[in-house]
Amino acid sequence: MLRRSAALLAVPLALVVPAVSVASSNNQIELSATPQPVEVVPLPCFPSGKLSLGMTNTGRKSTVADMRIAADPALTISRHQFSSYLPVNQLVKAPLEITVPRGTAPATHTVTLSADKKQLKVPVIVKPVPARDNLLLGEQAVASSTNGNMRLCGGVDGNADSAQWGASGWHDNTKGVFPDTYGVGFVQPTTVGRVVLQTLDSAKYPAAVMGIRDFDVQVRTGAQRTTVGEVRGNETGRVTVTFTPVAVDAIQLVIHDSNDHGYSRIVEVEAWHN
Ligand SMILES: [Ca+2]
Repeated sequence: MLRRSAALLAVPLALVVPAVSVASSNNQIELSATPQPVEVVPLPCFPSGKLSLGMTNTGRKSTVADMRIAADPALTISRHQFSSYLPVNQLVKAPLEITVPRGTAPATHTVTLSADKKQLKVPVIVKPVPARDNLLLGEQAVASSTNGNMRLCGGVDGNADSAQWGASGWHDNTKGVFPDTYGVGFVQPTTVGRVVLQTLDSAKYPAAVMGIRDFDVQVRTGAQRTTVGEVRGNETGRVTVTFTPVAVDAIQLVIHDSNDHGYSRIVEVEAWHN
């Protein structure tokens, strides 16, 4: 009977001790961000402005922490808070995307991370828009639909490597239903005379099995849509379509079928003056 009472008394004591440790461990959170500085290009689909935020609990007890994220007015950030349970000595990460509108002047700005009494200022360099021969690179992609596992911008992010399809490709979200469309709207009339499609074509997923089979190249000038090229029965990864150069407001692929009759898979689509 006496032994049982002693055991019951020990329980509240055991609870009190860790509570004190948790409170003090909140000052033991280390903030991190990579890369530093992070670079942003003022184009809607250019691959830039990706930051990996991190919190590490260097205390002795697990805890919960809230990181607040603030940015200079020139920057748009994808989240303003990152909250997480933090086991001891484990880096917990979350992605942050930083974008700037087209026309933003080159400058260095700041994203400020804070948690408890810690603060980390991350420099963000707004770069000038790079010289581009590929007229679609980084421009705003427009699609009939986008599968939830893919990124709308994946087809115009400058990466045409089928091996990196998962991270840098696009496909629609209407399996077995065609047509699908994918293209770019230009901010000013742009002369285009050649379009290159890189459809999925890897060792595991060859174009003849998974790639786009039938598609049209369609341009828009004002409200007028014109088909300037047609491809049928394609089984190769990289397809070039040339036509008389024309000034257009927008360009898109109208995809009528893929070799598996499932999705329209684009690794990259490029366009050139001629
Ligand atoms: Ca790509």
